[in-house]
Amino acid sequence: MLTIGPTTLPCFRLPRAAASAAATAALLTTLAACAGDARTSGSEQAVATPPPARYRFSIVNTYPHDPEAFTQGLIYRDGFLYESTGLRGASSLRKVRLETGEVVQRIDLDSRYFGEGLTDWGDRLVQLTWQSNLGFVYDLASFGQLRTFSYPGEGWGITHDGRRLIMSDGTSVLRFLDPETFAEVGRLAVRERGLSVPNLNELEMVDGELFANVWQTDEIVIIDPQSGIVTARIDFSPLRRELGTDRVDVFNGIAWDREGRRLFVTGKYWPRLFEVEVHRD
Ligand SMILES: [Ca+2]
Repeated sequence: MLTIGPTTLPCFRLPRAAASAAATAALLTTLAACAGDARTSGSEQAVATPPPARYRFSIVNTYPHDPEAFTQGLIYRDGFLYESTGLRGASSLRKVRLETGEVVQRIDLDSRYFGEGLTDWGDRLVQLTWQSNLGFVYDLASFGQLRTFSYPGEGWGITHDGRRLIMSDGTSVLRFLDPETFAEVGRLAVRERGLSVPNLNELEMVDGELFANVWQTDEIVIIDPQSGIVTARIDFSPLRRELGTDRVDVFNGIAWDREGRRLFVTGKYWPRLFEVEVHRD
């Protein structure tokens, strides 16, 4: 008896001779299973996608940034930046005046916690921690803590698409969370030319595209949030020439001013924050 099925047939290898009806049915079952893999798992896909575009950028404005801030999460909201900083004993939540870099509101996390990604949801702020499996929810105006929530694994970056929170954990797989219950509602495997893209870090949803810092690089990848495919890369290493110091850590921090259509980037311990324009030609 011919036995061809999802458990015995790798997704990338089709039977040479699927002559019988049984074999055809088995093939269809296999293809359906493979399609499911593509949506939900981090498994490598043999079908390579086109290489990502290479976009350039230019600096529109340069602003001061606290060189003591180990930037983990960054957003722009109603005229201010909100920033989450990391390291145990130095983790904080901050409201920052863009033009001066002045911290106008701040709370420090207990020294047990290493602050990570930050996003807003309505009149709340949501902050991850690195290895404590714990997220904090704050009132946007007062920074009063409203609740906590837990998640398995590490917390790195977080943003939202208007429906769901989108979270990174250092791997190539992003998680979607319900913004009210924080239950996981889906996953997205991020791939570039058929290969997984690990170390996805700070996130920002920009006009329907998902921007992600790749940890320990000066690059941002632009991800199609439906397919998980990296459609473009931007190399921000030229920004290092503008910093005036080598006492900096990695490039990290992306914020989008939706109303003003301004994109801001910075890094950990970077003394500058940049408004940049991306050129897609
Ligand atoms: Ca961000």
